[in-house]
Amino acid sequence: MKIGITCYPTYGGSGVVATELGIALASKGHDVHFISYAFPHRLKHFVENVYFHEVEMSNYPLFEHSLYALSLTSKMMEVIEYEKLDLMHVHYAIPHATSAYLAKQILKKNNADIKIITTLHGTDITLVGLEPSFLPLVKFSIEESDGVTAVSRFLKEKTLTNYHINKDIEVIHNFIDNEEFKPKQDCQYRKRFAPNGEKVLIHTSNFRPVKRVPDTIKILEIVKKQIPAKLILVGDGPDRSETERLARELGLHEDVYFLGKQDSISEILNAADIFLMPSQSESFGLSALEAMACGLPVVSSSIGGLPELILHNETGYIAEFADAERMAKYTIDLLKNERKYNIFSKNSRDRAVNVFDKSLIVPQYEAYYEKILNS
Ligand code: GMT
Repeated sequence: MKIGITCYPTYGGSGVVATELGIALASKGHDVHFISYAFPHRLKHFVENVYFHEVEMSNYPLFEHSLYALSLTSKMMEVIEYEKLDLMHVHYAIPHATSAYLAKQILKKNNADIKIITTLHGTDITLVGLEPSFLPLVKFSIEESDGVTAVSRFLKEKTLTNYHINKDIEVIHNFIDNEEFKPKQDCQYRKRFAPNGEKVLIHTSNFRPVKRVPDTIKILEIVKKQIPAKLILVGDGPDRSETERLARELGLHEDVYFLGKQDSISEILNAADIFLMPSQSESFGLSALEAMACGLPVVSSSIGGLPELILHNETGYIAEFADAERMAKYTIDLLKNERKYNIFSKNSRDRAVNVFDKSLIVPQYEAYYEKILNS
């Protein structure tokens, strides 16, 4: 198959899923053409059958604001036509599904036909897409896609109810490469983060308000009253300053490592004991899956698609959103009980391998492509 993939190329779950999917499809012999405004950061080296087409953005002075959606449409038209793509798979509805729709309509005049598949990832549906100015456009673009997938049952239901859409939406969960993300004994960084044998909590995200990163500091404060502990925070974004301020205010700045954006996430996860995900909105929770694959139990909020990933009292614990005290209590419970911790750790790894391994999920996308191409 000749597949076009459009995604946000920088940090963020939707870009990671799209890029890993493209790489996996290419390794199975498909031609994959990434169309994006920058080189996807997970595409670290040359991969056979993978091509990259950069969306050029015009900086003509008359345009005070970037015409990204239109530049993307033009690039999609060019690649669809010249590379003779069978389908365009766009990740994150705004504005990718709309650009793909436009490209398809315009190309119809040249008798070129293309199937459009849109994958819904999260805030395109639960937050940004609900803004009154966007809602009708998002609804239309989803309805006009030839196929639509959502990364959790939660997100599918939200799409159908919030947008009053009557359409088949296929649920295809996020996936993980369990060879890259796996437990490693004697992690070389462990001593660096916990020089005196402290327990280590970790959180990775883009520090947007929906992630509630300051809650991780509140959790650490409570945990530290009973157990010597450190907290690693990986990533950057709007809430970083506020989180650093809170850590200083609570006298925890020596116990929190702000690493900023990092690449070798698997290495860093292996330096920790428990992954924290106190999100206010989370359609699946890819970063929690990465942690589980490394054998880390996850303590999270009960929001969105998280219960489809984290099994309460088996692979971790789920608490009411914003209840940092309860999340801290669960964390302490796990850290104090070695036998229970080891069972949860094994359960987490097993779930990542048996349910969310890329060898199980990528074929679901391939089967869905076939279905849409034959429809
Ligand atoms: O929806 C977003 O906030 C953007 C997106 C991203 O690019 O980070 O994240 C979403 O997609 C991930 C991959 O499918 C999911 O694992 C995340 O749960 C989801 N984030 C939210 O729903 C907040």
